[in-house]
Amino acid sequence: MSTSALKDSVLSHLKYSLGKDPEHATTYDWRVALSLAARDRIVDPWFESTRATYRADAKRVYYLSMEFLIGRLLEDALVNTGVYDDAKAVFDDLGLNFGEILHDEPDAALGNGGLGRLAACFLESLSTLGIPAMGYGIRYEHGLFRQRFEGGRQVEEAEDWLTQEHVWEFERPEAAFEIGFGGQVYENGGRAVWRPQEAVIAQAFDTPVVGWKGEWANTLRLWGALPKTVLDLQRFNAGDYAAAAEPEALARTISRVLYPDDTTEEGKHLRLKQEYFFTAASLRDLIRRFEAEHDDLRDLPKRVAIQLNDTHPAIAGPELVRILHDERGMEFETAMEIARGCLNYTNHTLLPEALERWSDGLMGYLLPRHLQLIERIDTAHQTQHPGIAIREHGEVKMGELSFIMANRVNGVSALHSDLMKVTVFKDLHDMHPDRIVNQTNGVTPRRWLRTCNPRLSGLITDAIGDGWIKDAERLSELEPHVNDAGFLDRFVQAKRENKVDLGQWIAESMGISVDPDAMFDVQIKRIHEYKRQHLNILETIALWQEMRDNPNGDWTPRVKIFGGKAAPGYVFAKEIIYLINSVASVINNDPVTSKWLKVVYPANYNVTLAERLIPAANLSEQISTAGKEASGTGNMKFALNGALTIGTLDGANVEIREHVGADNFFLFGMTAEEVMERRTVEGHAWDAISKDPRLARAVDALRNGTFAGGDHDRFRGIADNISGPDYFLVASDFSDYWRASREVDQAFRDTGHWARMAALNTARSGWFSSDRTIRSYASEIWDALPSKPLRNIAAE
Ligand code: 26V
Repeated sequence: MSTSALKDSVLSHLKYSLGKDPEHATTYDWRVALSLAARDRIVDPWFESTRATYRADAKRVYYLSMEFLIGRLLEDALVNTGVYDDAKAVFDDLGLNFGEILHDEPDAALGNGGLGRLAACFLESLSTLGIPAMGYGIRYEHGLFRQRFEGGRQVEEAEDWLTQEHVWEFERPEAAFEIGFGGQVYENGGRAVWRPQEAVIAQAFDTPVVGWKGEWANTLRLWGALPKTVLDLQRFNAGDYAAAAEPEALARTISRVLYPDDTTEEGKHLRLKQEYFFTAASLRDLIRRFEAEHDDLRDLPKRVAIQLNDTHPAIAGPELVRILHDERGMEFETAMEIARGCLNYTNHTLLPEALERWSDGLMGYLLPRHLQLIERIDTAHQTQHPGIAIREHGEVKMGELSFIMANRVNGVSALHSDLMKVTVFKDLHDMHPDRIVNQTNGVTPRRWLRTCNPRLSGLITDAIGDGWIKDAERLSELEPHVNDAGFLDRFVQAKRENKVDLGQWIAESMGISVDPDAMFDVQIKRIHEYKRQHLNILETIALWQEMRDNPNGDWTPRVKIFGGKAAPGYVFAKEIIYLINSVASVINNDPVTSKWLKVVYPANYNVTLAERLIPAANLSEQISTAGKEASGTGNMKFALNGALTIGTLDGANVEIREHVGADNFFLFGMTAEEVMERRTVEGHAWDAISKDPRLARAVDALRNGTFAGGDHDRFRGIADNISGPDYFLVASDFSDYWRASREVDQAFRDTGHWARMAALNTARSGWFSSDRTIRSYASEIWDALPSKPLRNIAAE
């Protein structure tokens, strides 16, 4: 496609789809016109992908996920379809600011963090690999809350991405299912019949997901909840207007808002409704598609692989059994076998508080037939494998239910999968030793290198060609170049320019000036005690204190950058945010240290901000308590973009270190085993503090009001925790973290050596592509083959 054809298409959409004259078009209008022009180019490969799948009668993969953290779509679509440069030329020609147009798009935050972003990377890889697949989720009206800081404290505001038209989606009024809740179960001729008390309509909205070079496109199908009857006319006519609109309001709450808590399961009625709503709609949809081409449901496992992204869609097990047994009259055992043949379950956390359990009471109230079937599934399993129950203390354990209903169960890093086998799923693993498999996470190199870091990706392509974009392991071809001074200079230059850009953004948006030659040290992720942002800020305090003690010292300049949201109800995490902001305002205004140390915490961390920060990072903070971070995926994005990691042996850090080499990774801290042992030492925190005067002084600063305008109580909670129970072992890991951080300082001063290490991180991180992960799921779990690439629209 030529630039002029693209221009015609944009202008035509501006005129005929938006009804705007170029003279009066706003940034929004131009952005929508460009998006529609880009979308047009995806539709043909999308249709062809579907046709090819039908023709080949190929096995389909269904990825059921409560969250898809897709972020902005325009830039990715332009890059993947090969028209980015043309689009830029069109807008340059029109005299419009292309960057501004791209940044006008709202960031679709239909997820909390790692789990949701992983789902988005997987969809892109499934399309790039040409595997027939569909993502199923919820079309939340409000994604993850927007974060503001008020006096340093987090304030949440509703997110409203859907107030603007979502240009990428196609509404599908014909793809709609009635989803029931509550009511009773009757017996009719020996068969159970569930008569729900209330029902809503699940209606599909489709977004095409295009892969690299536009060769293949899959669908993200999100369900919106609609009322069965829009208006209760009788009530309306009787003058009761509020009551008349009630059914609509009730139905719509189901897809109204994403739950923002990713650690504690609060047993919310509405959350269980959301889970059943999207799971049931998705199953009905895929069965309908199956039956359009096949007539024997016993063949379902040959044609369909369903991946449950955590336990949120775990009700899929009982629901599938209910459909096959109750509605289609299959034997219970056969129904079980078929369901198990289709279903697979991914576990994303071992934190006990995040493992879903639903009370029998709530389950029986909302899904009475499912509770009966869960009992039966439990009994059947216990008959074959005595000794383990999926129900306990009046609750259904959704992890255990998912495990016994799954063909394969996987963890998301080698360490995590190993830990699953000896902790939460020990008994089940002993009974089913072949069921747990590991699938180490990955990230898409299209978004997380090619698109977000054009300078570095341009340099890479100049050196080794662009094959790495589709085959990231070819980044290893960079290895010989790390000994070439010219290449390393350009590598350093690209990083520096990214830092200058970020510095400008920080200056403009926060009024803080940072030195682009300082080390940019970044920790971005949800705020959790186990991720230990408080360890990082404590080390910052200790460093600041030493700088003040020794103002003539030769310090390595650092900019400590934080980003992340806390769940609204997570009090401790919110105190950590308050502490970081309070420390920032003291340190950033200290004339003695300000040439060496800055603390920057931009509000509202999201996918777009990650795309800005990661390319500019020198150091990646991956400092969770060993054994707690299932994998991490940010850690992979940093390594790919040439940042060095300071990290513990946790999650995928272990594998990153193996790949990039121990010399190119700053390791510190206890291992998962040592962590368990250390916890049994009485007074471990106190012991650690008494042995490290630096730590003692930093903790003291939390208690003496240094960062609280003299208020001794403000951060007492954090101080007491670190010196008391300290479950996450901040105190015990502090000294080693300090040591590693000073090693980082030293290493950073040797700019040539640092550049080499950074370039080696890029060259050796290709394995962490989500293409590798998806290939592995396809062969080890789904038994699904990539279909042949159809056409390369980028070359046309
Ligand atoms: C749990 C809950 C429970 C209560 C309601 C809302 C909610 C939402 C999400 C979750 C799951 C949190 C688990 C999670 O995000 N795990 C992360 O998964 C990443 C992808 O595998 C992995 O890289 C991170 O290490 C892991 O923390």
